[in-house]
Amino acid sequence: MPFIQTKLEKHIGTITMDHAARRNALSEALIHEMTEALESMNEQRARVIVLRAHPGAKVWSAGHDVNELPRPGSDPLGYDDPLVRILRTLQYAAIPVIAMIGGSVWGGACDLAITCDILIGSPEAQFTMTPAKLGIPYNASGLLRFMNTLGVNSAKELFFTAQPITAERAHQMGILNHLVPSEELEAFTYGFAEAIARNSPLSIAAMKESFRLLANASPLTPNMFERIQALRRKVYDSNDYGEGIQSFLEKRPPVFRGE
Ligand code: LCV
Repeated sequence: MPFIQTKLEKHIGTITMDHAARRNALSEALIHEMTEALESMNEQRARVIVLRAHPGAKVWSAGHDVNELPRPGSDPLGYDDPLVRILRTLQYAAIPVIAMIGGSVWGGACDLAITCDILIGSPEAQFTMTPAKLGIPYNASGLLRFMNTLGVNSAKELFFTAQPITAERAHQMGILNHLVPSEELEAFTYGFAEAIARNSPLSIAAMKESFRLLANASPLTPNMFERIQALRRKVYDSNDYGEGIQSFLEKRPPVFRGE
């Protein structure tokens, strides 16, 4: 696997994102390998998984591979998008996943991180939620995840400002479970993983799935869902969405006209 490295020792699996040249951008290829790694560890009866970037990475993940975003007129985060698929795989996995974060996290990678069950970061961890910078209407399941994790107002701050959130602020907001010195990050994370691996996998699997069901128990009527989709379609049909993508590819600031 060129983009993912894996290791399994004493029921503790490690999935390492290892595509430095693209700052671990969540391309379809990298996500395919990550999905295979999750499935393999489940078959090998791992009890907990650590998801991390390659050692020394300043960027944990640069988020969705922007080159793979559809052009205006198609939903950029639809149900079958690779990023959306891996987020579901993580949520449905019976094994708890710990995100070990020692670098910057961008866009959809923030969603990947908070979809993990526990987040442990060093002071180098930083979270930037980018859809508004790219003219993208984030999807309902993602917005709900951020609301459940951070609370509505903090989630709005992340999405509306598209500004970096420091590790300390992320810890205050409830994004990070623990903020530890860089030199202790690995030992602390694996000590945490060992504590989970000693517990009943059946009990943990049942509680993880129960947490997922309860977290998504918000009553969303078909009419509410259709309204959200109509709001999103107006955005991903807009010139602003095309401008957001084009400006990224041309490495220049976007100029949004609100149309
Ligand atoms: C493709 C990339 C990427 C990338 N895709 O290195 O959440 S949503 O809705 O917004 C969702 C749609 C989403 O997740 O969108 C993506 C949001 N991500 C970002 O906006 C982060 C974009 N990347 C950056 O700002 C920088 O790359 C960071 C700050 C992450 C790292 O900067 P650094 O100077 O270390 P480069 O920018 O030079 O990137 C190295 C190579 O990785 C590519 C980038 O185009 C460059 O490729 P080339 O060497 O071919 O020029 N790359 C980085 N991020 N998300 N490709």
